[in-house]
Amino acid sequence: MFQSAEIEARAGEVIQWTNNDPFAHIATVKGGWEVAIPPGKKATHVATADDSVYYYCRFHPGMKGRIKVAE
Ligand SMILES: [Cu+2]
Repeated sequence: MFQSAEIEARAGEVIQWTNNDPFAHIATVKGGWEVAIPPGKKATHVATADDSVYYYCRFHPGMKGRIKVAE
């Protein structure tokens, strides 16, 4: 699962995921960006103003997360 499942960010802030699993995850926004998070690695995405999104893992669709961009 993504922890925290829901985060708040400001545009320009760096969102970082850390993959503590022995297999890959891909944070995916439908119709938008995706971030590959290899096993044991960190991956980042710079929040933009339109990044109030729900995302999921392409490999494990039950893994869901949400980003809310603060005003
Ligand atoms: Cu996954």
